[in-house]
Amino acid sequence: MSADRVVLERSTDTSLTVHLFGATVVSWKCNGSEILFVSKNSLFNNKKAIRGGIPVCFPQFGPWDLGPQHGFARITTWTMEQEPKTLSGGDVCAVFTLNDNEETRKMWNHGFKVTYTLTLKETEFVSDFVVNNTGEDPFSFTALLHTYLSVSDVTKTTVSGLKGLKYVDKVRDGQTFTEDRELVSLSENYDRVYMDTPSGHIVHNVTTGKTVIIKKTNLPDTVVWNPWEEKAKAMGDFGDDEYPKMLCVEAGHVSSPVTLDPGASFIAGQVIVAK
Ligand code: TA6
Repeated sequence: MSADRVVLERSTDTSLTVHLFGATVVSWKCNGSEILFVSKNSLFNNKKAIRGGIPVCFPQFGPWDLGPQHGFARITTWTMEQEPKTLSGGDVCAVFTLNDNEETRKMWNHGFKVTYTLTLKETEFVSDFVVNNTGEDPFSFTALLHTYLSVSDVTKTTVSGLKGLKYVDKVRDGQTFTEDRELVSLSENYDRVYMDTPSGHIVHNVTTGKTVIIKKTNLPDTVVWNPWEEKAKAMGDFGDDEYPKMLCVEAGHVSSPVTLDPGASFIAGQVIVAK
């Protein structure tokens, strides 16, 4: 464990690494296979969001009039409230929190506490995401876990559980379409917000031929994103040749805001299983 990274080590080949900057999960090694993608050009300068892993988007997904795109959570250093603890049965759990502070209140003048609990199991890891309104007034937000999966060849990766869903296509001027494919694959820039999704997706052909299952709780939307060649070149913290090696499948509550009264909580999460 270094000053800014926390390792949940379940065994020699199964571990989770969390960067305190953004409480960004930057590695999930599952029985020796790295499931998450992190760009070789990610800056790790504690200023720009880490390019990869699982950045936490809160209190805003997408462009934001009050502050940076995707909110301030992913570019703020979180507190490790509970260091990695081995539970009976060998699972390892750690807790990270983000409270309102002077910086956040300059952008978003609300009292809040986000509690992000990560539990590493043998072939899955559980993320519990809880937002408490600790202030005196109601507030509204959107939130998303911006998961970057490592893949061998994105054109051979498929995502299930999207057929029949409406999606907002940010590549086609934000128009809404309906998905007609059982298994969604891509070979161009995708930036889609699928709405009212089922609780689970199966992603085939993740790294080293693994299958990943994403099970969501209270996160009704799923964003599917790959920048493809042109947008990859325009990203300074992303290699021009990296887009074939990643696919974002992001669990969120983004197409409509969550509103919390003082004292109320929003409870959500995802379980990612690697088979
Ligand atoms: O989740 C997809 C998306 O909203 C894309 O529009 C793209 O902007 C991506 O997030 C990455 O955003 P970032 O601010 O990290 O460059």
